[in-house]
Amino acid sequence: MKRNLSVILLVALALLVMVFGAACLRRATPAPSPSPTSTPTGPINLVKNGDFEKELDSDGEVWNSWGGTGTHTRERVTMADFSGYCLHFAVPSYGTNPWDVQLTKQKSDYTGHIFYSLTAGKEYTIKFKAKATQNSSIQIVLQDSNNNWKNNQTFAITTSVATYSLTYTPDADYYLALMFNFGGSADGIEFYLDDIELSYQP
Ligand SMILES: [Ca+2]
Repeated sequence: MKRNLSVILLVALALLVMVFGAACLRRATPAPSPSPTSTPTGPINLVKNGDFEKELDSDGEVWNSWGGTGTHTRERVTMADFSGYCLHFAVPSYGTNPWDVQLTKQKSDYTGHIFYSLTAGKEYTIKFKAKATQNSSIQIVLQDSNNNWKNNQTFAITTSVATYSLTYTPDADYYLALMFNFGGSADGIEFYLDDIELSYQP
């Protein structure tokens, strides 16, 4: 009887060692290293649907325009030299001043412009692709809610697609709208735009 008890104790001890050993082994297995967090390395573009791959009215924002004379043509089309869809924009008569015809992002209910939060001292890049049916120009303006211009530049646009860009470093924190001014263009000119960016390096 005593011997049987010893055998049982020995077996129990052996089992305990096996279980404990297995647990230790499991614990010793190196934990999988955490998967790398997706830290964005490229520039962050603040302009939603600047590539026109969605409907003009999407993400709670709409590409809108006004000014000049006649009905505005604002439509997504596909065209060689552009990636996917681009914006076809035309106004029968463009007025005189650059700001007479403007295109910008507004809230979907048209209650106001989309203002981008820009940080003082940070460099922002505005970039877009464009061409026109005749040589013309597009003025880019960054303006606040009181229509104060903080930055502007006019680009000569040709009949060939090209990428245009400018950089801007705000001297203070601002909420700014990105305006495309077409006023003063010759009657009948049609514009094509794509890949609109207002971006910064995180
Ligand atoms: Ca596109």
